[in-house]
Amino acid sequence: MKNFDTPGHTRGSSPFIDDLPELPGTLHGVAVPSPVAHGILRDLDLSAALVTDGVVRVLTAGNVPGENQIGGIIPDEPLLAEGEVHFVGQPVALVVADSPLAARRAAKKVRVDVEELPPLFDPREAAARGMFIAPPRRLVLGDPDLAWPGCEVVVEGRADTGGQEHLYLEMQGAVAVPEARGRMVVHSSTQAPTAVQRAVAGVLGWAMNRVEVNVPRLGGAFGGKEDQANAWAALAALAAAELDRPVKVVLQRHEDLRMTGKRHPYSADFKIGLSRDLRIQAYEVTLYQNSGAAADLSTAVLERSLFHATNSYYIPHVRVTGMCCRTHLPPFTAFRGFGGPQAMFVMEAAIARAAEALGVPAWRIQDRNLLRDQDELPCGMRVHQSQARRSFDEVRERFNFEGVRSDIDRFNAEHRRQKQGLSLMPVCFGISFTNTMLNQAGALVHVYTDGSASVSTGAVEMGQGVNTKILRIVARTLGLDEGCVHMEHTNTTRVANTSPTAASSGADLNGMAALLAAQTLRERLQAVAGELLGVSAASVEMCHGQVLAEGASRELSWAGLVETAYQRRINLSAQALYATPHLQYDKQQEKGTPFAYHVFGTAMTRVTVDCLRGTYTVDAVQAVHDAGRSLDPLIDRGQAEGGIVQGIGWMTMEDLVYDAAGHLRSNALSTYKVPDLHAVPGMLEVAFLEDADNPRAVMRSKAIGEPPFMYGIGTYFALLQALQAFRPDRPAFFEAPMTPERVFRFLHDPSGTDG
Ligand code: LUZ
Ligand code: MOS
Repeated sequence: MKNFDTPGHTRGSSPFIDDLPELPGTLHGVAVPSPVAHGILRDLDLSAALVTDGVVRVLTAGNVPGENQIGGIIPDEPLLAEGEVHFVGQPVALVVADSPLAARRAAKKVRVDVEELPPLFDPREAAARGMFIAPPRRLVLGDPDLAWPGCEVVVEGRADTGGQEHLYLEMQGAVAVPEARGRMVVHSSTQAPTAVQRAVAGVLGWAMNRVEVNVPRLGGAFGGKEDQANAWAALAALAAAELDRPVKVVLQRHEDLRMTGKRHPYSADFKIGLSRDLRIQAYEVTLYQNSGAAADLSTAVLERSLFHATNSYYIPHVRVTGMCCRTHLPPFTAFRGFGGPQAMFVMEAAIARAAEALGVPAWRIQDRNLLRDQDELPCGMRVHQSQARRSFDEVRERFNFEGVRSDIDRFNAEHRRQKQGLSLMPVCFGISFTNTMLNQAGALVHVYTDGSASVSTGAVEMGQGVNTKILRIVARTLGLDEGCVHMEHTNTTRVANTSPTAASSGADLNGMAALLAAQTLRERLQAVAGELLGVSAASVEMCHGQVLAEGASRELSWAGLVETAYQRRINLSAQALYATPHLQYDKQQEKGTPFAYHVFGTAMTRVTVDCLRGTYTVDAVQAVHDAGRSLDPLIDRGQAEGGIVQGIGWMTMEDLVYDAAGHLRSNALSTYKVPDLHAVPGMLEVAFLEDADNPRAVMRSKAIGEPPFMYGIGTYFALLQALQAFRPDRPAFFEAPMTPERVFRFLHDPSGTDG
């Protein structure tokens, strides 16, 4: 089954926020950005902007009727700056005009008078000054201090990863439409319709029941619209309420790049100790998260980092400390993997450092320490049905690891200027929101009198195919052909109190809610059919729109059954809530069961470096991945391939550059490089584990969105190996992204890298 959105997307006919037909009288809002990273907001001179052609109004913090606050977890983020500014690009005012062009012209004429204060961009410096978003957190398993003396080797090091721009194809945006009786309908490009509803209601000072949020589909999100869609929707609604006209706020690429948050950069210190037989005995890591100027989702991101600090390995003695460090950069936010990749990179760096010290290949250490069933993780959870061993062994066998290794040894011996490298990257990723409360979803299924069905859930379709999966689940449950089921837009009046479509759990949670609602309808209809046919309800089945009783076809169609049920005044609508069972976490003890299950897999990566130029190619990424019983292998393959390429981008070429004043210099696609078709590995293969199972998610499937992203980390370590084949005299460095510039410095700079 193909993703049913594909025909519309490929023909360009799927409407996104900016394509919605404009209502008469629609106005356009453009935010005025703070020109400096930190300072006291002295004055806003709006006079020139106000007399610009087409300008209707300029709104500032003083115009906010409700709370000038959009912080979701911690209320530390004003919608419009008030008193102080905290990052370059922070919205200080909203210009509203009759065209986007007029609004942008006028926005440039707003004079923002700021008394500058010294800005801070480095998370370690912020930590040294105690600039934390929230108190530091620590997870402990065993006691590393008791374990160090017994280790054969103990090594330490530092590892850094950069941020990452989401680069969703569709920019952030929203249209707010005021309705009669004090209602507001907001069409938003958001992963979190309820978060938008709450933010809009809060800013307007209204009850949530007067705000309807509608989400047709998103042109990508990757976490960038989990929290950061709120501001633009709230700004549109603020202006729409003030002026009683529809108001559209849609960012341009340049604005989106500069003003919105990205993946958190992390800096980390690690210490790892191993015994002679290569077992990791102890691991200690301190994570400095660069949170940016406001909390946004940073505390949740840090929590996921803590939970993934040991990746796919069992380590008996662990101490993980994490800090959300406040700096003067745009608040960093959710991005595929959500803190997991940052922590897992450090773990792999520690293994690479240990391998170097012991003179063994890293994969031998990985191999020795893979998670087994019942192993305890630092968060206290025990691993269930680990596929770490299986995926690690299968990837080596299926893709001829030993053969490739000797090929590479030969290649490196024969080539002076080109060197190749090979890595294995096991991944273990926990599925569930770490915030237990969020692991719930609602669904509403209607069957109409002609027998067709419509499904609403809290899931947001952003290209990942969640609606195609849910459609399939409902069609199977009702015994209908897929063409008889329609997926509705996500809307807060149909399904309320939605969790964001995030944490890879969109299909797990909403699919299960839809399944429960469809089961309720099926049971009601089975009862009617049983009566009609004089058989027990339990013996009634429905398949391809036909009704079967005791295994045999009857003269009763699904549509006929529905018609009869309607005549008998049976409820043909069902609502359901799914809440993942058995989750709990105690933040005081830092122990619990935060995840429903884990996704496992291993990727093998082969690269070639041109050691004269510092350039490189990723020749092959081949993975064995655990998708459970995939709901849709084609969609899951797409997610895995996309995730891998995005992960490679993060690890190699995507380099966020800020100048000393906190301006983003890599603020266009000419200076911020993302993987294009040429950067995709020459060979990209994802094999799913056969006969994989998962009793803990809908139809025994597994979540797919985020885990494959982390296979990209393998590219860094394959590159490192190739570099050290050229410069065996130089120790490994752990500073991603591994841009060609960094490669070149490692190979040729007399003083080594800057890391
Ligand atoms: N969002 C969130 C997420 O609020 N909590 C999570 O645990 C999470 N994990 C991954 C991606 N988004
Ligand atoms: Mo996400 S990083 O699952 O919004």
